[in-house]
Amino acid sequence: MRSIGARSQDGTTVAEFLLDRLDAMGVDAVFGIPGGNISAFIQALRGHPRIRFVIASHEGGAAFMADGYARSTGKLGVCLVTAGPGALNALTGVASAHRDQVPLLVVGGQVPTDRFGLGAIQDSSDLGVNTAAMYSHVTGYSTGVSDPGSFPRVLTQAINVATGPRPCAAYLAVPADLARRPVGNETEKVSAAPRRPTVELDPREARRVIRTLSQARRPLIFLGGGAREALRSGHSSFRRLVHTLGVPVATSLRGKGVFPESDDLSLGVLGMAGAERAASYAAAGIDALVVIGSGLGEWATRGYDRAFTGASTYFHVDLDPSVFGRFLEGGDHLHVDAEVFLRALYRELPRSGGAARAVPAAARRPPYGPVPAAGGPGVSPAAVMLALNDLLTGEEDLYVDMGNCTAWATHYLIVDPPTRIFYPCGLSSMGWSCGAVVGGRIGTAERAAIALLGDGSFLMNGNEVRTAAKNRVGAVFVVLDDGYLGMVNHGEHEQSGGAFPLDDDHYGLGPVDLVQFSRALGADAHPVGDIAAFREAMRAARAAAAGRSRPQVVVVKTDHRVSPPYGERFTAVAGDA
Ligand SMILES: Cc1ncc(C[n+]2csc(CCOP(=O)(O)OP(=O)(O)O)c2C)c(N)n1
Ligand SMILES: [Mg+2]
Repeated sequence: MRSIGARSQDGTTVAEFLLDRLDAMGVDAVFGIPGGNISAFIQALRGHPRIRFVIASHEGGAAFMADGYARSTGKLGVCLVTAGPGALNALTGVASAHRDQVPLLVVGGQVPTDRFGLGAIQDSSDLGVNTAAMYSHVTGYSTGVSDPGSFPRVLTQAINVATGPRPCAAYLAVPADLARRPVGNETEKVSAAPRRPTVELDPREARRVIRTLSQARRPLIFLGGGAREALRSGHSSFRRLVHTLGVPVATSLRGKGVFPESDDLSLGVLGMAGAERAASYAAAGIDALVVIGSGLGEWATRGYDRAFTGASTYFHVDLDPSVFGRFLEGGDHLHVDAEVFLRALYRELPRSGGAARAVPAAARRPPYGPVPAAGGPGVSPAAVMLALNDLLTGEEDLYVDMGNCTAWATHYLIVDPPTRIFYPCGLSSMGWSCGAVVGGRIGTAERAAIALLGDGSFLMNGNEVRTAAKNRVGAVFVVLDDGYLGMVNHGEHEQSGGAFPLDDDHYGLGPVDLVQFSRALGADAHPVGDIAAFREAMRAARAAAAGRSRPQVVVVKTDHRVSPPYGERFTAVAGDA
């Protein structure tokens, strides 16, 4: 075996080729867990001058980290896992990124080719547990590498699909013997990222959209996560557009905060657990709707509630044509990039003239409903969100998990850029934030990374606090410790008309000390019993996360009886999520 860190004498190997390609793309972290069948990659990573290998506690956590890294940086997230159990453990995290259109490359190990079908340990070929077949269902590209010469081509295809117009996950299973072999001169035939010629929107089309919005009585622009980049770069132009036309703006969960929620024309989130002012504006009828970058799935449509999107005219703008006609019938389907679409609108916007319309009454309503008080021991999670609002400075990324915290954050947080908020909407997997916040902070160390999650989710994937501690990652975990699998507890209570009590032990998590758990994993832990203590703990945690590069866990005792703001759709969510 050649010495560690040294490059092969016989030309670039498959493992080295992968790292060279990632390096050229600016990817500086790979997340995973080592194993014999990926040792060639691990050895090539050892001592790599620019790419660090972050060893997670569980491959699911590694995939969540790669997801958070990709969301925070806009780069490709990369996950390196061994054959068999390594690839299988990562499956949920990869599916989660895939469903949320996060670009992710998974390189999975595979037993040496001469052992396929011989009962080899972890055989993941089509004669074993066939990981490429499994991954074909949770990625846009999945294959086993069958010869080293084809690796550059296959890798390029996988990256192009993952980072293409509809970002997604991609999986490559690489047999251990092939990973050490030279790729030969095939590399010359492989071009890097494809050019994507911009498809411009016809100016007449742009004028039609503007005319429709300005003539409508009750127009609405609805932004999904697909509008995030377009608004980041063109934030002030978008604000001028909506203020000139006087059009209220609502977002999906994924789009929360891409337009400032404190703006006069913001209605907040229109969707499950969203703002009451958005729901009432929509319920009173929308006559012109422009949807930008949203697939209008279950979260965005409050469980396919037709009342809120009964517009007579609408335009649906997306790069993914599969979303057209999925929920709304008819309308104009504009298959263009959100940024291109908006730029065309800005160009056609009349230069003079103030707001054509006063800010609608709905937009002047308070951003959230009544703030429920705690009845027993523990604080109200709503009050925690309001305190968090006061602490947001614009320098943070929030990673919100699945559970009641999803609704608390969606309903009560007011997010203004440059603060960003991310959710695992598509798969709605518990535990996502535990990895995502670590990967996010590694990718973007200059911003605070804060996970918001329940105690059940923390118990599921909180072992990644150890990964953060080991790698000196100052991520902040805010754990709502209600002692229950709260979302299910409340959902079943509602569904049963109150017959299933909130207080019995059925969904209780048992006595568990999350402060001790966090400290045992290497974090600073901050137990919190009231809102004043929460504010103090958050200040201390943020300072220590930045200054000491240590994970911080703020454990907030919450009252498990306070009902989350899922509204009338709660029972449907609880049934599915
Ligand atoms: C991996 C996974 N398993 C199960 C579920 C179903 N589920 C959704 S929320 C929830 C309870 C979450 O409990 P916790 O993290 O404590 O948050 P809480 O609702 O109590 O605030 C469960 C079991 C899920 N979404 N994902
Ligand atoms: Mg809980």
